Amino acid sequence: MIGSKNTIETALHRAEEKNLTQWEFLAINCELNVADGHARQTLSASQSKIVEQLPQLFVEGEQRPAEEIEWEAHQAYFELVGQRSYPADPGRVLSCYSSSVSMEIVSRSLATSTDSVALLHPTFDNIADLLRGNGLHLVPLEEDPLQNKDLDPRLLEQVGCVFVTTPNNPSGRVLGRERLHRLAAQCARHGVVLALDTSFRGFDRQAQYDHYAVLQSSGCRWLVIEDTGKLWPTLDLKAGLLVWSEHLKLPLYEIYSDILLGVSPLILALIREFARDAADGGLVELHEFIASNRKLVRTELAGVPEVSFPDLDNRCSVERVHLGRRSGLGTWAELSRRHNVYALPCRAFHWHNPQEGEHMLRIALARSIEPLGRSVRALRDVLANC
Ligand code: EGV
Repeated sequence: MIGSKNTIETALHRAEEKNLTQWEFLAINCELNVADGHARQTLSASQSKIVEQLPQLFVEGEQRPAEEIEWEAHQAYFELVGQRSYPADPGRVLSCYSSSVSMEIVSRSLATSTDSVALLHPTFDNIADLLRGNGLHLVPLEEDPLQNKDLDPRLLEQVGCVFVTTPNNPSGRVLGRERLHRLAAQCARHGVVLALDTSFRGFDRQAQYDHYAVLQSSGCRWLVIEDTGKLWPTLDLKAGLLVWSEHLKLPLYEIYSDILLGVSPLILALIREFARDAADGGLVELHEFIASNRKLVRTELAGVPEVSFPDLDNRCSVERVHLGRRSGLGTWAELSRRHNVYALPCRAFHWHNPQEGEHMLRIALARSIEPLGRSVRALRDVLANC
């Protein structure tokens, strides 16, 4: 009944429900921040050398044509993550300040030609929010069916776009080559745009097969959002790369021009240098670092009653912890109040059904070992007492 005490309380609760980024704001100035998925570990020795060269990179940015530096940055990044067939012709990779800026451009563009989008569920909530913010209706695509079978043709009749995050945030689930191939073929048959967000692909070799070769041979209309922002501790100096197919027939370029002229050549030169360093052994080192931090989290929490790890194959820089009957919000509150440790409650990842995320927290792994260890031991302490 409208107006009953219960409904009002639920409405108030909903109105106050934070999105994931608002939870991350609460952590941002804290020493023990294991909330956001940005890279905050200390620089490696060779990365520090690049940072020491910042004045030279600035001069390079002043002196050389911006498009040359941009092209080199794209080349270095796509090569690093196995995307040999990316379209290198002018204008086909749009550099943005962040992948969320790319996402806003995509959302606004889609809204000119469709009113609904099928979106992976769960996934980072700002994807859903940006699509909805542009008036698009969302149909949830659950992870298991997406991995295991073709999409329902009736779904493909209803939507103008299928949007998939791969590897997914927070689960790390990857859309394999064969599944991508079949999905792209289905999208081609139904005239549906296939959109991928590959922001976390740098962490997982299984997400580094040549996606552009698969997409281009499928004949579907596609776009991909890449992100340099999750891999390296560059203080959020990063770019989102918005890549699009021929015959896409969406006003991406026009809407891009509404929002920006381009990303700073200093940032693009920095990305180029970090990508080359990663290709030269840094990426292998990073994978080992994340794997060892994941092991630390699982080991420290092993044996705590009812605690489990739902994403056993995840290689990305985030790890979900299932808390059994405990609530994510309650655990978050105890952890922050008693230990000043800030994790990320998972309700909002489930943009269609927040209840499903009720009993999980996400821990960021791209952190130095010492603060990560302290954070997880504090979590163990909280869990042992509730
Ligand atoms: C993660 C936050 C927004 C996002 C964090 C993220 N950015 N809201 N524009 O970068 O997993 O913590 O992706």
